[in-house]
Amino acid sequence: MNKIILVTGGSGLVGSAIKDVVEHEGNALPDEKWIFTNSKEADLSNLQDTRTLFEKYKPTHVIHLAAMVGGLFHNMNNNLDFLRKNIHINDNVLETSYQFNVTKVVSCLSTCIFPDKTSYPIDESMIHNGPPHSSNFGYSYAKRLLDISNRAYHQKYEVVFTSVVPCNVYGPNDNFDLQNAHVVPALIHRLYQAVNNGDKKFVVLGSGKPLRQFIYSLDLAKLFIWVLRNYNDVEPLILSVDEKDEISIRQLAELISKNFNFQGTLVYDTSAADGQIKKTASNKKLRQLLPDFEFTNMESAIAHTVKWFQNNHKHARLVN
Ligand code: NAP
Ligand code: GFB
Repeated sequence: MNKIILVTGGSGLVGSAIKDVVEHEGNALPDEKWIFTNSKEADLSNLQDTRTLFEKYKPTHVIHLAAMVGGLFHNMNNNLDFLRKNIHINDNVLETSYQFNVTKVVSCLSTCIFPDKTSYPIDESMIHNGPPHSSNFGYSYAKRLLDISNRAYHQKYEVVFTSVVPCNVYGPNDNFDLQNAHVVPALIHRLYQAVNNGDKKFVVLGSGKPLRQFIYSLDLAKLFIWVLRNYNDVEPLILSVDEKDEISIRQLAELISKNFNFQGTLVYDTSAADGQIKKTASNKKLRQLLPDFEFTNMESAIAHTVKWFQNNHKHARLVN
């Protein structure tokens, strides 16, 4: 049977990486038709728009990426919007997928939604074991409800609605907005400006002490495609680099600064929030399923992303 795979959020960081891997590396199978959508085509927080999109494409499979997404500071200032917008989008996409007899939906959670007070490494069984960090509780509860919804749909209709849980993602075509972006694109954009301005000092927000695992978007894209084709368990699957690849924000800032050959001094603004001090995730379940998967070396992936921004900054996405 031919598959029609609808990728919601297809114009974003993760969606465009999947599009790259599928279209530019010839990874689409003969029976697969891939469709990548964005909010201009359909506002998925609106049920009628969602139904119209599904009527147009009649998908058999959905990779559901569309969401209100942002970095620490965007979340801290907009928890209510992150909660409501994402609840509406997620409920519309799952209910419409069921109504249109979609065979499988793979949605997207995040390692930042796990309990703030927890043991480490976190694993898939721990999502609901306590409140998330206060900085992004709105986004976190909306994402946790996605997992709850998947279980409810599976219980009632035995549909394959599942989810993956990426760690922090970075790569080409990210959101580089200075206020709302995640740390990697924000540091790239700000260091690009600092070098152009000949600044002698560069301010990294926070203490630089928090630890993060970062996955390159093109690696995540390959894992997403594998999950769509092979993973049929309603339980979420963490898609993260190894625990040993966790780095501090300071190490990240130094790595990006080296890529710009920035000659000035990095200073740390400890009056700015650090957010979660760590969210170390185990990728044991993934490794058991895909023991031979190789993640791109972070130095080369960061170098590629910096180069992409230098070549594309004029039309890089700045989502306010
Ligand atoms: P992104 O670059 O901000 O892209 C968001 C995508 O969602 C865009 O295609 C956007 O369309 C679409 N979208 C937003 N609101 C919409 C609406 N109301 N209706 C229809 N489409 C809408 O985000 P991303 O980083 O690719 O994130 C993709 C998924 O990965 C999200 O579910 C996110 O929660 C998850 N995730 C991201 C990270 C990370 O570090 N980036 C980490 C873990 C999980 P427009 O382009 O038209 O605005
Ligand atoms: O990617 P990020 O914004 O979000 O990283 P989280 C925030 C960390 O980077 C904090 C430091 O420790 C910040 O102090 N940082 C340093 C900066 N300079 C900057 C900068 O210029 N911009 C930003 N944004 N941070 C998010 C969640 O947490 O993780 C989201 O809030 C989402 O919901 C995302 O899930 C994956 O990693 O802290």
